Amino acid sequence: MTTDRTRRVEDLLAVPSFAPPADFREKALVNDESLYQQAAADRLGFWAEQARTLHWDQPFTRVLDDSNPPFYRWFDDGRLNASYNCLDRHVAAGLGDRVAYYWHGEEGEERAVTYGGLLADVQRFANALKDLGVRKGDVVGIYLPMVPEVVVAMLACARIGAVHNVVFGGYAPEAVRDRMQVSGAKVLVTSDGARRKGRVSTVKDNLDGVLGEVESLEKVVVVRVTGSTVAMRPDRDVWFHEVCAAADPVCPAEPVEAEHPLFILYSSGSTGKPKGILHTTGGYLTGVSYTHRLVFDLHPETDVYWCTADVGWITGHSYVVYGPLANGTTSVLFEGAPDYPHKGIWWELVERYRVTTFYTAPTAIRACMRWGAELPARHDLSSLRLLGSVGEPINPKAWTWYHVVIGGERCPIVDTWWQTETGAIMIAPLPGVVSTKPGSATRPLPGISADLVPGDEGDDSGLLVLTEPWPSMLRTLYGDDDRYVRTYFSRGARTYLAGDAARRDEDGYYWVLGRVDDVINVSGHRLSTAEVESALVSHPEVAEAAVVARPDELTGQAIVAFVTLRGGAEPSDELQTDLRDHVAARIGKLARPAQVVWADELPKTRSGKIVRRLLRDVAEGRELGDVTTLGDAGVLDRLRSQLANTG
Ligand code: 6R9
Repeated sequence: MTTDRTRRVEDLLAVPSFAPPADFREKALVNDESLYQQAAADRLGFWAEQARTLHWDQPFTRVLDDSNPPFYRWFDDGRLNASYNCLDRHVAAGLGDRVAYYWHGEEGEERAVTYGGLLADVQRFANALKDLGVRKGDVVGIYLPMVPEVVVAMLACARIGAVHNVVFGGYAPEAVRDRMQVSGAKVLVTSDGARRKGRVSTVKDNLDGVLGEVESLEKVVVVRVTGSTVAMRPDRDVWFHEVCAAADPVCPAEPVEAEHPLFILYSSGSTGKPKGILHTTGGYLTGVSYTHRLVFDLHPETDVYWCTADVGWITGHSYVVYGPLANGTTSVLFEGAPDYPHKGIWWELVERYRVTTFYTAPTAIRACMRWGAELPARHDLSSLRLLGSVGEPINPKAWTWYHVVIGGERCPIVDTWWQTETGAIMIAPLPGVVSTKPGSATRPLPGISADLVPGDEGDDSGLLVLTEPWPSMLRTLYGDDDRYVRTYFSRGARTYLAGDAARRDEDGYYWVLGRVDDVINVSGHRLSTAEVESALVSHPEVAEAAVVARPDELTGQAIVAFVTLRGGAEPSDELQTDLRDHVAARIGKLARPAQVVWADELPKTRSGKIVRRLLRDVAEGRELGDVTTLGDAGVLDRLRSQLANTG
């Protein structure tokens, strides 16, 4: 059967487009063009209608204030609370016993967290945060593995108007320190330890070495996850379960202004300094609940939805936490990795929880392809009715494999293009309406206006821009309005530059090609070349480093580091390993270079700028582009022979 399927994948690769299956279309929330037409005819009226699906403590009367572009304000005379919208509203409607999350631990533990249960936990922790001195507008860091407490912590912040700043659990302690410092975090919520593929690592103890440098930090709350022993500092550290037990169980949600900050999430940009992307309450919640409902054709009474992203990324914020909860969804929350305890665990869980809607990243699909179609074939995947993809362009081969082997050719695939900055999905098919083409995110959603502007490539591609503000857009880069304007609006205050190149075909479908800046996308995770370079040069033996990406079959892109050593240091295999580990320790494992190339010199312009474009040519073994700006053209030949030696 699996060879049949493999053959089927090959056959379908020739099919240019897939219409929504008839029975899917029949039951879909939207199955015609009317929503597109409505939004085109009255964009602001359309957004107001979406916003009114939320509960407002004080209804808004103004939809958009665009008097000071690109600083846009949405629904700004309204008041609401995100945690109320995610929890209380559903409990008040009699849905307190509905499961919000089927949590599944690495070793097979299970916890069904209901809306009522989550509301109780969130109220206690919200009061605990208040007891610790957290007030509206204060920043609370969250550095936790995929356990239900990460959701509790986020919503508890939202409940009292505190601003959360979640750091992905795979980042290194120094990255946590930096993000706490720049955001001025008052409290950090973390865990004793974390489990990863059967191994337990300490978390809190690792942080202790660096947290002393965060002056603003007053308290550290420790969630007991692994039971590891932890050295608690009596003046600073408290246990999550103890402060919750001591807290008042009732904490009414505090209505905040629509433009009150909900969270900051740091993301990589073109420079080494991560960008603190700021999202606010009313617009963000409008964007994520609208897109989650319509892109995933949500039927909350019957669907079981699973987004595999970690909560530490924007996909986790928008499509594990806020979107699904705002819509009263039942989700799966999985602690572990896709290959532990075995490489079929995802499909085992799809069968176990009767998952209907599955949302993951191309890199994971490619890994599953490599592991073979026999693993999913061992499980009953007939509950699935819709599949999603996010994080990077999906190659047609992986798309078709996903369609045949996982979706059984019944499930539409929604390829969703968006960014940390956009807050919510921007370009994706409405699955009951839009025919899909493997590799294209298709059309902008109703309410979203996209376009292409000329870039420097001189071919038929252009730079992807969004030409009208939208409710879930970032409001600024935390503490750096200038950088916000410079980074995203260099072509005018109404033209949001996404930083991606794209093509548009004769049907108006967008084909996103990838980043045009110095951002690398490894397994759907954004890293900046400058960030990795500065980690490399912080190693005592390194004089200079230049980092580029090369295509990788599994991870999309892989990091290649060109390194020149200080006088006296000698290249060796040990040093290569040491450098890769050094980067992993400074930033996190995801940033570990796939390859280190020793270089006597780096190619530079006469003014001394490293020419990364040429290094990419070298890394990919391509013909060299224009070398006329180089100070010394011989550098490249020497690099090539060095690359051949380290290949
Ligand atoms: C949601 C998320 C954003 C960058 C974005 C683009 C790439 C994301 C994509 C995609 C092609 C898709 N990207 N989804 N490229 N097709 N469906 O991933 O946010 O981590 O901020 O990354 O990811 O390059 O600019 P973020």
